Amino acid sequence: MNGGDRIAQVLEKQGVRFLFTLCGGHISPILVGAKKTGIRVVDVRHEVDAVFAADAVFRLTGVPGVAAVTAGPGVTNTITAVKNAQLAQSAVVILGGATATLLKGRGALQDIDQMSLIAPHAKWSAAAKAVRELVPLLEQAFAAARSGVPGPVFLECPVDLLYDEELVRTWYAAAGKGGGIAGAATRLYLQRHARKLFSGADRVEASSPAADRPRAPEKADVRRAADLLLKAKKPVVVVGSQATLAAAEVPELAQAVAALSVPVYLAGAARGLLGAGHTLQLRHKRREALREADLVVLAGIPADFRLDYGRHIGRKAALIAVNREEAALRQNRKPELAVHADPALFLRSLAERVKTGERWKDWLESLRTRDLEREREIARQAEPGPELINPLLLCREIDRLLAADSVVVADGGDFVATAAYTVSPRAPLSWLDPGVFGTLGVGGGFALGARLCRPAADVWILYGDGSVAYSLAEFDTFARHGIPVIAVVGNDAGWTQIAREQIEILKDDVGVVLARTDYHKVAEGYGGRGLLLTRNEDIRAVLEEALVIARSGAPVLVNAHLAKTEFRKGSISM
Ligand SMILES: Cc1ncc(C[n+]2csc(CCOP(=O)(O)OP(=O)(O)O)c2C)c(N)n1
Ligand SMILES: [Mg+2]
Repeated sequence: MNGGDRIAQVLEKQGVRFLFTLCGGHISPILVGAKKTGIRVVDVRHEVDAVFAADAVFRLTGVPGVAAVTAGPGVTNTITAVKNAQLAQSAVVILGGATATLLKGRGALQDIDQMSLIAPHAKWSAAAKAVRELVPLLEQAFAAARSGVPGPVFLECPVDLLYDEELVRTWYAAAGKGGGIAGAATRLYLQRHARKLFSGADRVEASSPAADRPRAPEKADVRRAADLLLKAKKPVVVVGSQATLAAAEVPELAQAVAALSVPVYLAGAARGLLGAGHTLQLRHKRREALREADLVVLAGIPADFRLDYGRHIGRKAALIAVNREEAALRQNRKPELAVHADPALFLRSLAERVKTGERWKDWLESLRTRDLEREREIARQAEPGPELINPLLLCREIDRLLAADSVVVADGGDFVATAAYTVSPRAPLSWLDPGVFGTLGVGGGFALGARLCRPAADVWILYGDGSVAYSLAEFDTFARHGIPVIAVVGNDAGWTQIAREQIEILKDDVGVVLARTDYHKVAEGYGGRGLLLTRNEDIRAVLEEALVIARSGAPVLVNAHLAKTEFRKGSISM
């Protein structure tokens, strides 16, 4: 058994089903070892997408996603996705290749200080120095990634720990061929080094991980929260991504939120928690609702830019902040009650403790009326115009075609923000967006991970024409690996979210203009199918055709030429 096989054993014990990679000589034994144990090895076209895919796997399953990347540029190419996973609190395990232990710092190919590069962005990182360390270090890596506030972890695996001992010893023998006393001394040193590398390796076996329980709330905190809630006349709950970290227990969370009967906004990964169209769920005018509320519960979302640094919440309102991360509890605004615990467990305990019934019926009614007004306003703007595609109409048609288990991946600016208002995920854990890092380019990797986890579901990627080019090459991966996603590109020939403000304020469109590029033809070049959509009256037929293609097993890209719209005017996030 070589080091690659030992790593594969740990992956298997940890319940890993997919290994995302882009090959390199430094990591070959990991890929071969994984394949031997029945793990599906999926080779992508950019390392960043391997990590995005792994991130999606964690979000949808609760099992850390895994990527293996080669030394040097393989590792540096992952950084954006590693940082994205850190900020999204997503558990990703990255196995990084590295030069041989003996050659470190001696000018070997692709040998850089990977540890200091990755450490600021990872929750945990380590470099293995002997084969016997691979199993325990990798088990530590998984535990660190999953526990508490999840995050990305990195294990550096030098190449001489991965191949068979016999082969590595021949490398060392070849390196120590000099004559005389110096030659003999070198040989002795090398033999000793090799012995140290391999000694004790067989004594460690991979074991199954202990179930890790997230931190539960203190009883006193739940009691206090219940008191505050029962006193409130206008409560609002905001559920954020952190609440869905325990993917397997999301149905219990959904039940608890429904049982609480408090008007609720669902953000990030929590979108879709209550299905589409639940009476408690509000989708629009969150700022107004928070300003009017007398009690706000932030469950798994800090008072950051999304809530205007807490300023969206009325000054007199009581705030209950619940978060696995202690620092997030008091960010920008001091709460009445700070609960350092898993937000899902908190909401479940709270729902068990209080029976609220219909006490906030009128309040909910007033919020719903405003919500419906906004819906009607959007519907009015979704009228087909005389030319090109109305993005609102397109998004509403996509929404109409979503199945109960469809997954939506959001990767872009204005077009995707429009979709966020008009496309309703039908179930928990069926909406993937980058999270607070606001990273363009997550689409291909996220969709890859999502479709592998949900092989029977339609997986939609909603792209801007700017964002699509970051991961369009993954159409090659989709085609080779039989991953039939449906990508819809809102093609407005520009980086519109940026263009809007830049042109208005600075009166210059430098750097923000794109061409109406034939992205559908690019998808075809990579082995997928492509459809062009330019007329409003064709939206339904073209989307339905795309669905038929995807359901027959081929990835497909719809290049939708958008008309100009004022829908997003004035919205900017900084
Ligand atoms: C990696 C990365 N680079 C740049 C940005 C800045 N940015 C935010 S939105 C946006 C425009 C996106 O354009 P497109 O995908 O075409 O969507 P549109 O706004 O045109 O609908 C840009 C460049 C970013 N968020 N992430
Ligand atoms: Mg665009």
